[in-house]
Amino acid sequence: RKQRGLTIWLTGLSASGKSTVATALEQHLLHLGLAAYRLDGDNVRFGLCRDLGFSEADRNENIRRVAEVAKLFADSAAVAITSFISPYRQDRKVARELHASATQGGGDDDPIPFVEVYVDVPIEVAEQRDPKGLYKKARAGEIKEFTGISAPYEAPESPEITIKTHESSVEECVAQIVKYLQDKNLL
Ligand code: GGZ
Repeated sequence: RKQRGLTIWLTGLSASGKSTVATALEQHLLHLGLAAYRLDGDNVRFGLCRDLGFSEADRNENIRRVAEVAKLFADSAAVAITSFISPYRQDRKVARELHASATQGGGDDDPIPFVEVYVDVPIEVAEQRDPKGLYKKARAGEIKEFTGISAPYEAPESPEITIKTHESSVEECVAQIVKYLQDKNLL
């Protein structure tokens, strides 16, 4: 049968560990021989979404475009791994619904699996990490509309998976995601 892809959608605060986990997960899947591709700010916000900033409207559009691209990768049988803050519940719902109504090609019209992973760390932890000094700048008012400080983060209410990078190692977080995918027959 046609190899099916899926989208693994990570959401969480800046410095929650999304990119670290996404990178390790991508490596793990590649070692299993699967086509995995990671979408994140570093390869999207400088190209496809270079016209967008961090206003609510721009984030809505950023996430809409990312969801469309993830769907295309997943439709090509790849595992698309997205790591964006994606702070708005409604935007994540739109991304999910886009996959639910997608066709995989090859004559069947099964939805493309969409797995939401909440990278759940307290803001205190993220702010303590502050690897790029962005929280410090946000506190000083040098960055406006910074998620968790001066812009909202709407935590998922029923994500498929919740990982806590302050309580588990990166390897444990990856193992948790992989186990979920295997249990659901998605790998
Ligand atoms: C949040 C910001 C902001 C503001 C710049 N708010 O930790 P980082 O640096 O590397 O990841 C953050 C990234 C967020 O981009 P996303 O595309 O994931 O955001 S969204 O899903 O909301 O569209 C952070 C940096 O960009 N950054 N300004 N104001 N994060």
